[in-house]
Amino acid sequence: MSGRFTAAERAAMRRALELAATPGVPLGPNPRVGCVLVDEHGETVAEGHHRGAGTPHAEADALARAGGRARGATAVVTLEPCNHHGRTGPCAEALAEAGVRRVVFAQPDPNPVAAGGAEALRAAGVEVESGLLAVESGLLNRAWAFGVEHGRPFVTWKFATTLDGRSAAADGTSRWVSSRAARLDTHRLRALCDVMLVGSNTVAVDDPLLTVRDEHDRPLDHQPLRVVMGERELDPGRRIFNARYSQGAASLHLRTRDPRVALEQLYARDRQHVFLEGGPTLAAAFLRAGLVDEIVVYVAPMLLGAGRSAVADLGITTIADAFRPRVVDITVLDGVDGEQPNVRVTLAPTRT
Ligand code: AOF
Ligand code: ZN
Repeated sequence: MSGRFTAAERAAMRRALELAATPGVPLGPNPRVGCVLVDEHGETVAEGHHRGAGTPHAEADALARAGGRARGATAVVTLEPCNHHGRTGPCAEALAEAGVRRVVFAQPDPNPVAAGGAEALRAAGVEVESGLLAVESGLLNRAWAFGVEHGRPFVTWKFATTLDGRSAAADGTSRWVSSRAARLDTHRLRALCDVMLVGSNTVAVDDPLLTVRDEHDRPLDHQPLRVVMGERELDPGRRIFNARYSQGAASLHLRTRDPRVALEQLYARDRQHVFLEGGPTLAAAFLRAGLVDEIVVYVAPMLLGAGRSAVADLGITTIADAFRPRVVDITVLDGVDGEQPNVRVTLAPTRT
Protein backbone atom coordinates (compact mmCIF):
# COMPACT_ATOMS: atom_id res chain seq x y z
CA MET A 1 0.00 0.00 0.00
CA SER A 2 2.60 2.56 1.12
CA GLY A 3 4.76 1.61 -1.87
CA ARG A 4 2.22 3.05 -4.26
CA PHE A 5 3.00 6.62 -3.22
CA THR A 6 6.24 8.55 -2.79
CA ALA A 7 7.01 10.65 0.29
CA ALA A 8 6.69 13.75 -1.90
CA GLU A 9 3.21 12.67 -3.02
CA ARG A 10 2.18 12.16 0.59
CA ALA A 11 3.41 15.62 1.55
CA ALA A 12 1.71 17.09 -1.52
CA MET A 13 -1.60 15.44 -0.56
CA ARG A 14 -1.37 16.91 2.96
CA ARG A 15 -0.86 20.31 1.37
CA ALA A 16 -3.71 19.72 -1.11
CA LEU A 17 -6.03 18.94 1.83
CA GLU A 18 -4.95 22.17 3.51
CA LEU A 19 -5.66 24.10 0.31
CA ALA A 20 -9.04 22.41 -0.05
CA ALA A 21 -9.97 23.56 3.45
CA THR A 22 -8.98 27.20 2.82
CA PRO A 23 -11.23 29.28 5.08
CA GLY A 24 -13.78 31.55 3.43
CA VAL A 25 -14.59 29.24 0.53
CA PRO A 26 -18.40 28.95 0.50
CA LEU A 27 -19.63 25.35 0.68
CA GLY A 28 -22.47 25.83 -1.82
CA PRO A 29 -23.30 22.87 -4.07
CA ASN A 30 -19.68 21.83 -4.65
CA PRO A 31 -17.01 19.88 -2.74
CA ARG A 32 -13.85 21.39 -1.29
CA VAL A 33 -10.93 20.32 -3.48
CA GLY A 34 -7.19 21.03 -3.50
CA CYS A 35 -4.50 20.16 -6.05
CA VAL A 36 -0.69 20.26 -6.01
CA LEU A 37 1.47 19.65 -9.08
CA VAL A 38 4.91 18.17 -8.31
CA ASP A 39 7.82 17.53 -10.67
CA GLU A 40 9.92 14.35 -10.92
CA HIS A 41 12.14 15.55 -8.05
CA GLY A 42 9.12 16.01 -5.79
CA GLU A 43 9.35 19.81 -6.00
CA THR A 44 6.10 21.76 -6.09
CA VAL A 45 5.35 23.21 -9.51
CA ALA A 46 2.03 24.87 -8.66
CA GLU A 47 -0.86 24.75 -6.21
CA GLY A 48 -4.56 25.26 -6.74
CA HIS A 49 -7.90 24.96 -5.04
CA HIS A 50 -11.59 25.33 -5.78
CA ARG A 51 -13.30 28.55 -4.67
CA GLY A 52 -16.97 27.64 -5.09
CA ALA A 53 -19.50 26.82 -7.81
CA GLY A 54 -18.81 28.44 -11.15
CA THR A 55 -15.12 29.05 -10.44
CA PRO A 56 -12.32 26.83 -11.86
CA HIS A 57 -11.88 23.41 -10.35
CA ALA A 58 -8.77 22.81 -8.22
CA GLU A 59 -6.95 21.03 -11.07
CA ALA A 60 -7.71 23.81 -13.57
CA ASP A 61 -6.56 26.40 -11.04
CA ALA A 62 -3.23 24.59 -10.52
CA LEU A 63 -2.74 24.01 -14.28
CA ALA A 64 -3.31 27.71 -15.02
CA ARG A 65 -0.62 28.62 -12.48
CA ALA A 66 1.81 25.99 -13.76
CA GLY A 67 1.60 26.88 -17.46
CA GLY A 68 4.11 24.82 -19.47
CA ARG A 69 5.69 23.42 -16.31
CA ALA A 70 2.76 21.03 -15.94
CA ARG A 71 4.29 18.80 -18.64
CA GLY A 72 5.64 15.60 -17.09
CA ALA A 73 4.39 16.55 -13.61
CA THR A 74 2.33 14.50 -11.15
CA ALA A 75 -1.01 15.99 -10.15
CA VAL A 76 -1.93 15.26 -6.53
CA VAL A 77 -5.67 15.95 -6.03
CA THR A 78 -8.00 15.37 -3.07
CA LEU A 79 -10.88 14.24 -5.31
CA GLU A 80 -10.98 12.17 -8.49
CA PRO A 81 -10.69 14.62 -11.42
CA CYS A 82 -14.06 15.21 -13.05
CA ASN A 83 -15.02 13.88 -16.44
CA HIS A 84 -17.97 16.12 -17.29
CA HIS A 85 -18.85 19.42 -18.91
CA GLY A 86 -20.53 21.13 -15.96
CA ARG A 87 -20.14 24.76 -15.04
CA THR A 88 -16.52 24.20 -16.20
CA GLY A 89 -14.79 21.71 -18.54
CA PRO A 90 -13.63 18.18 -17.64
CA CYS A 91 -10.44 18.20 -15.54
CA ALA A 92 -9.37 14.71 -16.70
CA GLU A 93 -9.09 16.06 -20.24
CA ALA A 94 -7.31 19.25 -19.13
CA LEU A 95 -4.72 17.27 -17.13
CA ALA A 96 -4.00 14.89 -20.01
CA GLU A 97 -3.75 17.75 -22.52
CA ALA A 98 -1.34 19.65 -20.27
CA GLY A 99 0.98 16.62 -20.39
CA VAL A 100 0.58 15.53 -16.77
CA ARG A 101 2.27 12.13 -16.48
CA ARG A 102 0.69 10.79 -13.30
CA VAL A 103 -2.39 11.57 -11.21
CA VAL A 104 -2.76 10.65 -7.54
CA PHE A 105 -6.14 11.32 -5.95
CA ALA A 106 -7.52 10.68 -2.46
CA GLN A 107 -11.12 9.59 -3.01
CA PRO A 108 -13.36 8.71 -5.95
CA ASP A 109 -16.00 11.23 -7.00
CA PRO A 110 -19.37 10.02 -5.62
CA ASN A 111 -21.21 12.33 -8.02
CA PRO A 112 -22.40 10.08 -10.88
CA VAL A 113 -22.55 13.08 -13.23
CA ALA A 114 -18.85 13.91 -12.82
CA ALA A 115 -17.32 10.47 -12.08
CA GLY A 116 -15.18 8.49 -14.53
CA GLY A 117 -12.12 10.76 -14.52
CA ALA A 118 -9.75 7.94 -13.52
CA GLU A 119 -10.80 5.82 -16.48
CA ALA A 120 -10.61 8.74 -18.89
CA LEU A 121 -7.08 9.57 -17.67
CA ARG A 122 -5.89 5.97 -18.04
CA ALA A 123 -7.38 5.85 -21.53
CA ALA A 124 -5.33 8.95 -22.35
CA GLY A 125 -2.16 7.19 -21.16
CA VAL A 126 -1.86 8.89 -17.76
CA GLU A 127 -0.78 6.77 -14.78
CA VAL A 128 -3.47 6.89 -12.03
CA GLU A 129 -3.34 5.89 -8.35
CA SER A 130 -5.96 6.54 -5.67
CA GLY A 131 -6.62 6.14 -1.95
CA LEU A 132 -3.88 8.37 -0.53
CA LEU A 133 -5.27 10.08 2.65
CA ALA A 134 -8.76 9.06 1.54
CA VAL A 135 -10.14 9.14 5.10
CA GLU A 136 -9.02 12.74 5.62
CA SER A 137 -10.44 13.83 2.28
CA GLY A 138 -13.68 11.97 2.98
CA LEU A 139 -14.05 13.82 6.28
CA LEU A 140 -13.53 17.17 4.60
CA ASN A 141 -16.33 16.57 2.12
CA ARG A 142 -18.51 14.41 4.33
CA ALA A 143 -21.53 16.74 4.15
CA TRP A 144 -21.21 17.24 0.40
CA ALA A 145 -20.94 13.49 -0.32
CA PHE A 146 -23.89 12.88 2.01
CA GLY A 147 -25.92 15.37 -0.04
CA VAL A 148 -24.98 13.69 -3.31
CA GLU A 149 -26.19 10.38 -1.88
CA HIS A 150 -29.28 11.48 0.07
CA GLY A 151 -30.37 14.69 -1.63
CA ARG A 152 -30.50 16.72 1.57
CA PRO A 153 -28.07 18.55 3.87
CA PHE A 154 -26.12 16.71 6.60
CA VAL A 155 -27.41 17.57 10.10
CA THR A 156 -25.22 18.00 13.18
CA TRP A 157 -27.20 18.44 16.40
CA LYS A 158 -25.20 20.15 19.11
CA PHE A 159 -26.18 20.74 22.71
CA ALA A 160 -24.61 21.47 26.07
CA THR A 161 -25.71 19.68 29.22
CA THR A 162 -25.09 19.39 32.94
CA LEU A 163 -24.26 16.02 34.51
CA ASP A 164 -27.97 15.51 35.14
CA GLY A 165 -29.04 16.19 31.59
CA ARG A 166 -30.20 19.80 31.94
CA SER A 167 -29.53 22.41 29.31
CA ALA A 168 -31.05 25.32 31.23
CA ALA A 169 -32.05 26.03 34.83
CA ALA A 170 -35.66 26.03 36.03
CA ASP A 171 -35.94 29.81 35.40
CA GLY A 172 -34.68 29.33 31.81
CA THR A 173 -31.18 30.71 32.32
CA SER A 174 -28.60 28.72 30.38
CA ARG A 175 -25.49 30.93 30.46
CA TRP A 176 -23.05 29.45 31.07
CA VAL A 177 -23.55 25.73 31.25
CA SER A 178 -20.43 24.91 29.25
CA SER A 179 -16.91 26.26 29.73
CA ARG A 180 -15.23 28.91 27.60
CA ALA A 181 -13.12 26.18 26.01
CA ALA A 182 -16.29 24.29 25.05
CA ARG A 183 -17.91 27.44 23.64
CA LEU A 184 -14.81 28.16 21.57
CA ASP A 185 -14.88 24.60 20.30
CA THR A 186 -18.52 25.12 19.28
CA HIS A 187 -17.59 28.17 17.23
CA ARG A 188 -14.92 26.12 15.47
CA LEU A 189 -17.58 23.54 14.51
CA ARG A 190 -20.10 26.22 13.50
CA ALA A 191 -17.52 27.63 11.08
CA LEU A 192 -17.47 24.30 9.19
CA CYS A 193 -21.22 24.44 8.50
CA ASP A 194 -23.26 26.65 6.18
CA VAL A 195 -26.51 26.79 8.15
CA MET A 196 -27.18 27.60 11.79
CA LEU A 197 -30.67 26.31 12.57
CA VAL A 198 -32.92 27.12 15.53
CA GLY A 199 -36.63 26.98 16.28
CA SER A 200 -38.81 30.07 16.44
CA ASN A 201 -39.40 29.51 20.16
CA THR A 202 -35.67 29.75 20.82
CA VAL A 203 -35.51 33.04 18.92
CA ALA A 204 -38.52 34.42 20.81
CA VAL A 205 -37.15 33.39 24.21
CA ASP A 206 -33.34 33.51 23.98
CA ASP A 207 -32.85 36.08 21.18
CA PRO A 208 -29.61 34.38 20.03
CA LEU A 209 -27.13 36.00 17.64
CA LEU A 210 -25.89 32.76 16.00
CA THR A 211 -22.90 34.32 14.32
CA VAL A 212 -19.51 32.62 14.31
CA ARG A 213 -16.75 34.35 16.22
CA ASP A 214 -13.05 33.61 16.68
CA GLU A 215 -11.19 33.30 19.98
CA HIS A 216 -11.03 37.12 20.26
CA ASP A 217 -14.81 37.30 19.76
CA ARG A 218 -14.37 38.76 16.27
CA PRO A 219 -16.93 37.62 13.67
CA LEU A 220 -15.54 35.49 10.84
CA ASP A 221 -15.66 36.98 7.33
CA HIS A 222 -17.74 34.13 6.02
CA GLN A 223 -20.82 33.36 8.12
CA PRO A 224 -23.28 30.44 7.88
CA LEU A 225 -26.86 31.35 6.96
CA ARG A 226 -28.91 31.75 10.16
CA VAL A 227 -32.20 29.95 9.75
CA VAL A 228 -35.20 30.06 12.07
CA MET A 229 -37.89 27.46 11.50
CA GLY A 230 -41.39 27.34 12.92
CA GLU A 231 -44.76 28.96 12.49
CA ARG A 232 -44.54 31.35 15.43
CA GLU A 233 -44.58 35.02 14.35
CA LEU A 234 -41.41 36.78 15.41
CA ASP A 235 -40.64 40.36 16.30
CA PRO A 236 -38.45 41.81 13.51
CA GLY A 237 -36.44 43.46 16.27
CA ARG A 238 -34.97 40.11 17.33
CA ARG A 239 -31.17 40.27 17.01
CA ILE A 240 -31.09 37.55 14.33
CA PHE A 241 -33.16 39.76 11.94
CA ASN A 242 -31.49 43.02 12.90
CA ALA A 243 -28.73 44.24 10.55
CA ARG A 244 -27.14 46.13 13.44
CA TYR A 245 -26.13 42.81 15.01
CA SER A 246 -25.76 40.69 11.88
CA GLN A 247 -21.96 40.95 11.52
CA GLY A 248 -22.34 40.08 7.83
CA ALA A 249 -24.51 37.01 8.41
CA ALA A 250 -27.80 36.64 6.56
CA SER A 251 -30.93 35.19 8.15
CA LEU A 252 -34.04 33.45 6.94
CA HIS A 253 -37.37 32.42 8.52
CA LEU A 254 -38.79 29.13 7.19
CA ARG A 255 -42.44 28.97 8.20
CA THR A 256 -42.62 25.23 8.68
CA ARG A 257 -42.39 22.91 11.64
CA ASP A 258 -41.56 19.91 9.48
CA PRO A 259 -37.82 19.07 9.51
CA ARG A 260 -38.08 17.30 6.16
CA VAL A 261 -39.59 20.36 4.48
CA ALA A 262 -36.98 22.66 6.02
CA LEU A 263 -34.09 20.46 4.84
CA GLU A 264 -35.60 20.23 1.38
CA GLN A 265 -35.77 24.01 1.14
CA LEU A 266 -32.22 24.41 2.41
CA TYR A 267 -30.86 21.85 -0.04
CA ALA A 268 -32.64 23.70 -2.85
CA ARG A 269 -30.63 26.73 -1.71
CA ASP A 270 -27.40 24.71 -2.09
CA ARG A 271 -26.81 24.26 1.64
CA GLN A 272 -24.69 21.23 2.63
CA HIS A 273 -24.33 21.17 6.39
CA VAL A 274 -26.86 22.21 9.04
CA PHE A 275 -25.78 22.95 12.59
CA LEU A 276 -28.86 22.42 14.77
CA GLU A 277 -28.56 24.35 18.00
CA GLY A 278 -31.87 24.44 19.75
CA GLY A 279 -34.14 24.12 21.30
CA PRO A 280 -35.51 20.89 22.79
CA THR A 281 -38.68 20.79 20.66
CA LEU A 282 -36.80 21.19 17.39
CA ALA A 283 -34.18 18.62 18.44
CA ALA A 284 -36.95 16.13 19.25
CA ALA A 285 -38.66 16.76 15.91
CA PHE A 286 -35.42 16.04 14.02
CA LEU A 287 -34.63 12.95 16.10
CA ARG A 288 -38.16 11.56 15.67
CA ALA A 289 -37.92 12.11 11.92
CA GLY A 290 -34.56 10.30 11.79
CA LEU A 291 -32.94 13.45 10.43
CA VAL A 292 -29.98 13.82 12.79
CA ASP A 293 -26.73 12.55 11.27
CA GLU A 294 -24.29 13.52 14.00
CA ILE A 295 -24.61 14.52 17.66
CA VAL A 296 -22.09 16.71 19.46
CA VAL A 297 -22.68 17.13 23.19
CA TYR A 298 -20.66 19.15 25.70
CA VAL A 299 -20.97 17.82 29.24
CA ALA A 300 -20.22 20.25 32.08
CA PRO A 301 -19.47 19.21 35.70
CA MET A 302 -22.58 20.86 37.11
CA LEU A 303 -25.88 19.72 38.65
CA LEU A 304 -29.18 21.57 38.42
CA GLY A 305 -31.64 18.97 39.67
CA ALA A 306 -34.55 20.71 38.01
CA GLY A 307 -34.55 22.57 34.70
CA ARG A 308 -34.99 22.22 31.00
CA SER A 309 -33.95 19.05 29.21
CA ALA A 310 -31.87 19.27 26.02
CA VAL A 311 -34.50 17.35 24.14
CA ALA A 312 -38.30 17.17 24.39
CA ASP A 313 -40.33 13.96 24.54
CA LEU A 314 -39.18 11.35 22.05
CA GLY A 315 -42.13 9.06 22.65
CA ILE A 316 -39.93 6.54 24.46
CA THR A 317 -41.57 4.97 27.51
CA THR A 318 -39.44 1.92 28.20
CA ILE A 319 -35.69 1.29 28.32
CA ALA A 320 -35.75 -1.24 25.52
CA ASP A 321 -36.84 1.55 23.17
CA ALA A 322 -34.03 3.92 24.17
CA PHE A 323 -32.34 5.81 21.38
CA ARG A 324 -28.72 4.57 21.43
CA PRO A 325 -26.36 6.48 19.18
CA ARG A 326 -22.88 5.06 18.66
CA VAL A 327 -19.94 6.88 20.30
CA VAL A 328 -17.48 8.14 17.68
CA ASP A 329 -15.21 10.23 19.87
CA ILE A 330 -14.77 11.42 23.46
CA THR A 331 -12.47 14.39 24.05
CA VAL A 332 -11.68 16.20 27.30
CA LEU A 333 -11.56 19.97 26.81
CA ASP A 334 -9.22 21.33 29.47
CA GLY A 335 -10.51 24.31 31.42
CA VAL A 336 -8.71 27.64 31.06
CA ASP A 337 -8.49 30.43 33.65
CA GLY A 338 -9.49 28.18 36.52
CA GLU A 339 -12.50 26.66 34.81
CA GLN A 340 -13.10 22.95 35.15
CA PRO A 341 -12.69 20.61 32.17
CA ASN A 342 -15.71 19.78 30.00
CA VAL A 343 -16.18 16.65 27.93
CA ARG A 344 -17.15 16.63 24.26
CA VAL A 345 -18.87 13.47 23.04
CA THR A 346 -19.46 12.93 19.32
CA LEU A 347 -22.02 10.30 18.35
CA ALA A 348 -23.54 8.86 15.22
CA PRO A 349 -27.19 7.82 15.30
CA THR A 350 -27.39 4.20 14.21
CA ARG A 351 -29.78 3.50 11.41
CA THR A 352 -31.58 0.21 11.17
C1 AOF B 1 -15.59 21.23 -7.90
N1 AOF B 1 -14.31 21.62 -7.72
O1 AOF B 1 -12.14 21.26 -7.83
C2 AOF B 1 -13.59 19.54 -8.50
C3 AOF B 1 -14.95 19.13 -8.67
O2 AOF B 1 -20.47 21.55 -12.69
P1 AOF B 1 -19.31 21.99 -11.86
O3 AOF B 1 -18.22 22.60 -12.70
O4 AOF B 1 -19.73 22.90 -10.74
O5 AOF B 1 -18.67 20.66 -11.24
C4 AOF B 1 -19.08 20.17 -10.02
C5 AOF B 1 -18.67 18.72 -9.87
O6 AOF B 1 -17.35 18.45 -10.33
C6 AOF B 1 -18.66 18.30 -8.43
O7 AOF B 1 -19.92 17.89 -8.03
C7 AOF B 1 -17.66 17.17 -8.38
O8 AOF B 1 -18.32 15.96 -8.66
C8 AOF B 1 -16.69 17.49 -9.54
N2 AOF B 1 -15.32 17.90 -9.11
N3 AOF B 1 -15.89 20.03 -8.35
O9 AOF B 1 -16.50 22.00 -7.63
C9 AOF B 1 -13.29 20.84 -8.01
N4 AOF B 1 -12.56 18.73 -8.81
ZN1 ZN C 1 -13.11 19.18 -12.53
